[in-house]
Amino acid sequence: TNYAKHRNDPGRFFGDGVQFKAKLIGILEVGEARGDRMCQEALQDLKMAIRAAGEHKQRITIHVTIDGLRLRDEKTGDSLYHHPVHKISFIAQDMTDSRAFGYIFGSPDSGHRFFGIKTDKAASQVVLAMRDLFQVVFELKKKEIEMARQ
Ligand code: I3P
Repeated sequence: TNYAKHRNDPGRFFGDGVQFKAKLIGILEVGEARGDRMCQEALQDLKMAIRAAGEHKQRITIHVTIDGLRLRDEKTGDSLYHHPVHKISFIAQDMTDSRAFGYIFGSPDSGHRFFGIKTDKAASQVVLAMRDLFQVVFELKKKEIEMARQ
């Protein structure tokens, strides 16, 4: 279908990429590169911490691009974080909140950090865009390897 074609179109991830409005719930060091239960607990902990602090979450724009994820401050446009695809090891949707998700970024050397995010719309849209990006990057790598062999 056209939709399937669109999802695998690398073009949508070039330049500013696919953008989503969101808020940063918080960041937490975690012990593992993956794990649904660990991520769910991290999200709950981060939500509790920001509530206890009585602070507003920072408004951000998520850019899903061919270079990976970029988080920008919504107001200033300043780049806060850049996370290349190959160092994102896990994505988890919040089981209890359709507008929250998180992902783990890092490496065995640098350690793993969980980024908890609250989305303006359904978090599944961001998760889907990230999965599409991973697929597109995988296909591009495969093509590169095939080209090098010829
Ligand atoms: C706000 C309400 C919003 C929440 C916001 C809270 O509290 O819970 O749903 O935004 O978080 O301040 P209140 O109703 O007391 O004003 P999200 O749903 O996006 O989390 P924020 O202050 O961190 O933006």
